[in-house]
Amino acid sequence: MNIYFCGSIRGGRGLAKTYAEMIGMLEAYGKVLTEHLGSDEEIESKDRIMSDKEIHDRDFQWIEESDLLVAEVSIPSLGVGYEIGRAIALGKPVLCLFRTGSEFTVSAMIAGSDNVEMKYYQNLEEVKDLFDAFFNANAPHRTS
Ligand code: 6K6
Repeated sequence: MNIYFCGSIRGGRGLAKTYAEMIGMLEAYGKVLTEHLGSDEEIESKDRIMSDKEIHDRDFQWIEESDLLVAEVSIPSLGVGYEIGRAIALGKPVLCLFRTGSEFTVSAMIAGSDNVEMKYYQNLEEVKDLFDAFFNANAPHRTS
């Protein structure tokens, strides 16, 4: 089970700790291809050695290799929106999570999509239940 997790990078890193916690939780369901998203240090060091094209092409390939995509969408990010659109076009199940009380509002192009499971959460306890429901519906026979 390959999981592609999306979270804002250049859109803003205010929820980096939340991303790291979600990635840790997702590792119970499969392999998270984008585990670096929770680490500011890793992103800053890699951003310096990888070109934008290299990042784009590698992430695009990872989306193709993933079984499903989980996106934290509380911070608006062009990259995250683009990745969600690519996953939808490839027919992958997509779960989007938005933290209630966020200073932003989620785009209608995400919240209004029939191909996105849009969920709202207040804390990580709720996220655990949302992950269980999403993986039971989309990967009921997982082995890891
Ligand atoms: C490489 C390794 C660690 O950090 C890097 C360098 N930067 C990026 N690496 C991987 N994915 C990236 C990088 N920059 C953006 N992305 C992808 O776009 C991620 O998968 C995020 O979900 C999304 C963030 O987009 P922006 O527009 O907020 O940057």
